[in-house]
Amino acid sequence: MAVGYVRMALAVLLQLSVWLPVSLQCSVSANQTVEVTRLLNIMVQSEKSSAANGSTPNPSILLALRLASYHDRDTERCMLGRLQADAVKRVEKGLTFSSGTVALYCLAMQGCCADPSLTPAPGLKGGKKALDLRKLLERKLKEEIENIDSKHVPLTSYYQVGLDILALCMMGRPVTSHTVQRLIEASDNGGFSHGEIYSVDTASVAVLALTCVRRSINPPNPVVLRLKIQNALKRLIKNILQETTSDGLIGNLYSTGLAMQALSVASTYNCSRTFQTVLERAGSGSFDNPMAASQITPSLENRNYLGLNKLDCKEFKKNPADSPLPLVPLAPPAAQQGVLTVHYTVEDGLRYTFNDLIDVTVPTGSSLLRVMEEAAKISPAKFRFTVEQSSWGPFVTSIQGLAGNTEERTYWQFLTGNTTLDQGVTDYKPHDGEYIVAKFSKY
Ligand code: B12
Repeated sequence: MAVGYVRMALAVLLQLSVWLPVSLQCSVSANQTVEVTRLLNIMVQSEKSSAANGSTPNPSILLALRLASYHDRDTERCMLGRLQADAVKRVEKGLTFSSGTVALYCLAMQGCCADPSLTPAPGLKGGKKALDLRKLLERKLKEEIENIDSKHVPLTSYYQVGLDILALCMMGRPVTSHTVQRLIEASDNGGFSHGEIYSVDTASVAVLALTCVRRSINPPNPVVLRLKIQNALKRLIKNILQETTSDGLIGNLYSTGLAMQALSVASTYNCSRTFQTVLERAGSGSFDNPMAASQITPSLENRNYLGLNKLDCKEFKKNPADSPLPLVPLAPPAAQQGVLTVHYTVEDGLRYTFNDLIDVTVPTGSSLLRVMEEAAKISPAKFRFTVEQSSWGPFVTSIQGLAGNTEERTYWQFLTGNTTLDQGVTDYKPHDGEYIVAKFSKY
């Protein structure tokens, strides 16, 4: 009899574990909390130094800090001010401000309970006192959709279109069914893939965006659209789950954070293996790039971007701060001894105009960037290159004078042997005897 009860209880528990949302199943144990806290410290430090040297603030970091359970409110408040000032500067001076960047700025501001449509703009032309970032985002998204309508690709990427829809929806703005339809079509017709690689990151942002839109459509309003979104979400979740690896990662290490957010809002999923692997890799420094930290920490704290406008505003404005962020000393990189040799090739993989190999010897622990710099020193004609700064670090824009181009969808892809690298050139540390290829490719 007792055995029967136990079996029944176990069966109920099993059923529940299939349907309980991810937040009830996953947690970071007490001794792993220090790892999450270390990542929060990395982000805070990077923002402090970016403020000190006048670089642009990173909205993804502010988003992550706002969603965390510990806070450095001075840094958060300072970041909000810097973001607002930077938005005004970009608009005033006509600087680059891609749709997805505007979306991230809007999301971060909302996380700080600041209305993006009333961004303080003391020096704005025409005597205006505020910049309406929400309107700007609506215009940017319209341009993305017009480009899809005419050229079948967005101006930037579907990742950014997803962010745009998410940010507008989170501000309570209606998103047209045409726009939603375009995102769904792209997800069904290979628009979320870069080359042969399915972008779990893009799919995950789309899930967050579509979930927000679906929640905002109240019956008896467009039932057809609701159903279309619901079905698209099912397909997206299936695609994301299909990318799960044996060690619990979803896509690769760096898409796993966003994927966990997507699965937590739209599905059920056993995440303990994923948590274990991510925390192990975090412990060995894989998320020390502040941008990588910003995309993983919300999931490690069972939070997601849809929870942004439920944050406590009184708490944000209060001084001094509650739940202050414990300081975790950040260890300097370990000193390395010795040298290693990397076989480095640069090739035009589209028109096959060149294919050049060089062996480069660098100190152990060097980044791929260092290898490229050495190669360029030895043979500038073949190995010279240019980079552009981005939120993830330097993005390689050209090698041997051949430059990637957004309109033609070309870029420099980096591989180890035949495998695409999952990090950029500053974060990736090649090992002795490794074959690294920089290949001019399409996405
Ligand atoms: C779209 C995209 C691309 C596009 C960018 C062009 C475009 N038209 O948008 C393409 C296909 C060219 C690309 C290339 C690469 N990417 Co990419 N990319 C993305 C994606 C899906 C969205 C980026 C975005 O739009 N963000 C929103 C906007 C508003 O923010 P942003 O900062 O302005 O975005 C710019 C930068 O992110 C930059 N960028 C894109 N990818 C990368 C990668 C690195 C290392 C750097 C420094 C910059 C950079 O391009 C964006 C548009 O201008 C992200 C996913 C993610 N989780 O962030 C991956 C992502 C950033 N990419 C990644 C990687 C690894 C690469 C490559 C190194 C792959 C490779 N082996 O060649 C290359 C970069 C090589 C180089 N030349 O330096 C990783 C980075 C992980 C890490 N720890 O560094 C991510 C997180 C995907 C993943 N899960 O693996 N990418």
